[in-house]
Amino acid sequence: MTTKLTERLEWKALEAHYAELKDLHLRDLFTDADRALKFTLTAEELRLDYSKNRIHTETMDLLFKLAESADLKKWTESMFMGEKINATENRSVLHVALRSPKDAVIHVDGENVVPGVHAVLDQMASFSEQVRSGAWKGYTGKKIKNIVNIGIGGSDLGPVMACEALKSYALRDLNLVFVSNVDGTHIVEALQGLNADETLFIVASKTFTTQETMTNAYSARDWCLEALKDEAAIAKHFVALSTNEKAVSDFGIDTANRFAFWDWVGGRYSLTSAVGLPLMLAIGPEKYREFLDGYYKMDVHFRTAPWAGNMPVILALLGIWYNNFFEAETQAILPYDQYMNRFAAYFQQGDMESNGKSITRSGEKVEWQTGPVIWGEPGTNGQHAFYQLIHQGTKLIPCDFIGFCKSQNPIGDHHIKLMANFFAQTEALAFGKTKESLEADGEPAELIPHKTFEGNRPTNTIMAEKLTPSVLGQLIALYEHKIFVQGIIWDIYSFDQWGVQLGKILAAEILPELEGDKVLTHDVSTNALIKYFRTNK
Ligand code: G6Q
Repeated sequence: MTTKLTERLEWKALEAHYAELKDLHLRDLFTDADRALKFTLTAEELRLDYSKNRIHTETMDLLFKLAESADLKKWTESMFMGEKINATENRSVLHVALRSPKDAVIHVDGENVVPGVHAVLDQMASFSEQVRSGAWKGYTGKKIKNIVNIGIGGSDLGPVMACEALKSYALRDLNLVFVSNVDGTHIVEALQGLNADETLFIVASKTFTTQETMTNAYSARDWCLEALKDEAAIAKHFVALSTNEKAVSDFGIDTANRFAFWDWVGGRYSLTSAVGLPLMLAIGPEKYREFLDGYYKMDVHFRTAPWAGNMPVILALLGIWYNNFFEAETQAILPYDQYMNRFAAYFQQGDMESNGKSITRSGEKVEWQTGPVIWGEPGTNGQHAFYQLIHQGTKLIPCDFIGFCKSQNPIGDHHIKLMANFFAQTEALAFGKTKESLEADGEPAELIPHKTFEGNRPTNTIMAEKLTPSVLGQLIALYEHKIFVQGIIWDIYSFDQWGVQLGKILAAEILPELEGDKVLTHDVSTNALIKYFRTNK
């Protein structure tokens, strides 16, 4: 058995190093003129400048040793080779197989899964072409104008984020709508103004049993039947993305229009499975392949690049440095691109559902911090909202800034203004504004404490020339692998989500109690709340 994380020599060395370095200011570190060069690396089309972190070269060396002590190389190979590293669910973790080229060979239980992956991609491509060209007709013979994706969590957040991020590559004739919440408001508002005979529903559910998705799917079915008045219409207006063939067929969907995926694809890692169908419909199969190829490039980089030049590994280790040594509790993701407005929300699930764990792989309570709270909004909006706390609050919040050299919408001087803010923020966060410089500016003495910026706030800057499908794929895979590395080092299982279960079970118990006057046997608070609801609903 490997030694407990915090008892390893590598951990102790980092603790000692932290004690020496914790008060050092980025202003001092930047007296080294080569610093930006030393701490910048490129991977495929992404460029990461991590020089504005509170690190020395020695810090990274110590962190690499920590990764080594956690057998990161071995675990990475195990994932790529299809071993069942999701042990609590006895499953392989093979989202990387979903973007691998046709000739790759990846075995699960003795079977090469790659041909199956490409068969579904071909099925998706042919379906997308039919819908995009208008060849796919609705029940009354009209072409499809609206696509309504019904799914939740991993079957919603990815397509929402990616369809938004790649909107400038999308066929604008298709109106994409997403429904996730079981709150009836979501579907009612989403269907406002749509005609059933021009609307196609995608029911995206790995299990095809999720309460929210099935409730919305049945309401969509009723809405469709009310307008089209024939059960036969369902086959023309509903398709399914699911592993559960029987449930799909019981719903009335033609199983020829089921797009399969597999139990070795975790929900929050399923965007490159059939769950990506809304995106393929939007941008077309060719651009979708570019998107997958972007992921694949980052997969290869992660698997093969030495750690000193490995972008996911470096981001993961920097995260551990702040989370476990500086005791930072959160991590912000701040894309300076309006199209990326759901990127932080997507990785809120990706990261927090993966690494929000407190039991080690051998079943003991962890004695160290695991996954941080992930949050963020696009710049510059965030600057006028919560950045104040990042600059002058009492909490240390490491931030990832993501920006692009070229705009998708180069009108006027918008883009240079956006990017001026992008560069200004990381500079201000790192170097702040000193009392001395405020005095030199003639600031009134009583305002100087309020206007002083300590600086020393760490940031990563991730840039690419342009937000293309491939670049988006690279960025997503970068964060996926970062999460993986952190989970391995924290000695937790990143690919299960038992924490989501308890609430679901209790909700199922409470549901029948909300109607009628059944005796309630919950705690006194829950009993009283349910009674209040029953009386006033
Ligand atoms: C993700 C989770 C979760 C899941 C949803 C939807 O990793 O497992 O967010 O994606 O609960 O599940 P279904 O796709 O089965 O409806």
